[in-house]
Amino acid sequence: MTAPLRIDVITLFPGMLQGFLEESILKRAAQKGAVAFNTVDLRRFTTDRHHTTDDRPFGGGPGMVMKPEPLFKAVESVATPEARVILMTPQGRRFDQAAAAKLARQTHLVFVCGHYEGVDERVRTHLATDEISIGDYVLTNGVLPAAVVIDAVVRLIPGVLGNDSATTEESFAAGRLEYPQYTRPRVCRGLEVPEVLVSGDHEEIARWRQEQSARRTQDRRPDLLEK
Ligand code: 4H7
Repeated sequence: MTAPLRIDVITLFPGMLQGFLEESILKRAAQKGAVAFNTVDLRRFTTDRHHTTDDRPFGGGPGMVMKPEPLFKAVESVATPEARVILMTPQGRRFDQAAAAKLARQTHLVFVCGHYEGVDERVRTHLATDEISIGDYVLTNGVLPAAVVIDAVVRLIPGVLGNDSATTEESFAAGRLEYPQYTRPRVCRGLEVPEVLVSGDHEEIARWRQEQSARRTQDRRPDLLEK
């Protein structure tokens, strides 16, 4: 395997992330050396007695803004020249599978998780190289968005999932919704599995799945077919 993808996460809530990184596939990915995680507690980069990370907005108004200096210092403590510094924000570019694939080809990702009413604009303009949103809704902080992006990216690193046919098929079918799946028993609560799937006719099964996948995409996500 090649060098691990380095992922640093800068946050006021390192504990929120730790549990997530220590579970299941992400943990195994780290053990395998596919990825190296590091969480950075932003408070370590404050200099005042109260470890202040936010302040009142210039110009007045409600809410608090994250101070730039601790964020600059925290990023500078981990960033390498090739690092992508990613600010998780509702104003960012909408995250999707293609964005995940691009990030999976990088060597170093540094996630900056905002909170309060947002971050000082200079963090956006002079620290972040990317701004990403996971969708059109507001969260109290950027930790869960960072976790979502990390999960989507790490599972794409070669060797993390094992290159079984499920991953191959998934990338093959990208841009389409998946076909319905069934497992045993053949009848559950009187509900039967479609006959074709137990027919043993593999050509027929492939055709049925393609058809289902196309119909589902048309009904539920016609926007995917336009892309
Ligand atoms: C940076 C700037 C991401 C981070 C502002 C982050 C949703 C997403 C945050 C904010 C996030 C997403 C602070 C803006 C709290 C809203 C009430 C953290 N929310 N926030 N304000 N969609 N929140 O990816």
